[in-house]
Amino acid sequence: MWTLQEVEALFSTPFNDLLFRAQQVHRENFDPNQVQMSTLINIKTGGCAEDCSYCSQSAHYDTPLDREALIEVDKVIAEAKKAKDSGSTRFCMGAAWRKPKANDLQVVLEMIKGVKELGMESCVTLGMLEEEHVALLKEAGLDYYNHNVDTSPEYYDKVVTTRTFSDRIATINRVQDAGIRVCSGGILGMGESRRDRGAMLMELANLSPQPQSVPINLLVKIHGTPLADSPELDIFEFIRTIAVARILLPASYVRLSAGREQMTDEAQALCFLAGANSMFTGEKLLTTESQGIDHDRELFKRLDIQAES
Ligand code: SAM
Ligand code: DTB
Ligand code: SF4
Repeated sequence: MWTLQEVEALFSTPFNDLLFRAQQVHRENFDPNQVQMSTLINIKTGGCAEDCSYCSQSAHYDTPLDREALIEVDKVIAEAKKAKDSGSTRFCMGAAWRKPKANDLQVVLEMIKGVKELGMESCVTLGMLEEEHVALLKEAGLDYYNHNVDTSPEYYDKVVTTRTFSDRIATINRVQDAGIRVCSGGILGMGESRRDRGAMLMELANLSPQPQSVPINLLVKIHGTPLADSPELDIFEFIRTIAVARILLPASYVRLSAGREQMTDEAQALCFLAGANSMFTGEKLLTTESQGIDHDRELFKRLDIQAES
């Protein structure tokens, strides 16, 4: 079990020492020149009942986004095929729900089965789950469930008020108990302190088992949301957080997630050096633009990075 004091000491390590240590841990557990690629699709857009202050899809804020109903299974499978052809090994389907309704979940189960038939790993993120939901997802062959803790327990109610940090952990525990792998991480740059960043990583590291996949997002500022004008996070603090995540979660895939669009190639290269070994490819994340596959390929070529197959 990690203590907050230990985690804070890691954050205070001189930058070069921290990156060196993270790279050592990385090499003990992974091929340092391989990065896994996942592709996202938003299967249901906007109108969400939750009030997450960062999100373009919350019904509580007036954001530049049109609502869309649950999309068709065939469309999802066609996009998954495209992603596979571009080198992606996992297809992640996101829905702007507080929790899934029974009839909607049936459609999502078909999507999961279709993605599996393509030989890709499947991941969904559908909000809070009850036991009956996780049982159905497991039966359909779901590989990963994404449910981010997003920030520290202490900062959580500054960002979301319609649910609690413990609600998040309860869903994660249900997913783990059903034998589905967990993808859980958070967002940086929401005005949180370094202590919050450390406490968030400590919570993830002290889960048993540790989440197999840990997305670290840099806030994408969405016009109309309460966090639209958040102060810029120093990119070196972001990279430091990736390094601490690598040390605390040695065998987990640490994913460089939202925010790459705003990062330089050099910053992304330092994230890989700090231990990030997964990312989202494709033209879009859920509702915002991504860097695009051509740029990603060029970056991999310049850094001699191979896409994990
Ligand atoms: N409704 C589900 C939920 O909240 O778990 C699934 C979809 S939600 C959009 C998935 C994750 O995307 C959030 O937990 C958050 O970490 C991330 N996210 C959403 N908006 C973001 C933004 N503007 N910048 C960075 N990450 C964001
Ligand atoms: C995660 O941690 N980040 C992804 C995925 N899991 C679902 C979503 C990022 C969303 C960024 C803002 C948007 O495109 O709406
Ligand atoms: Fe809804 Fe998820 Fe966005 Fe929160 S992050 S408003 S739960 S879609």
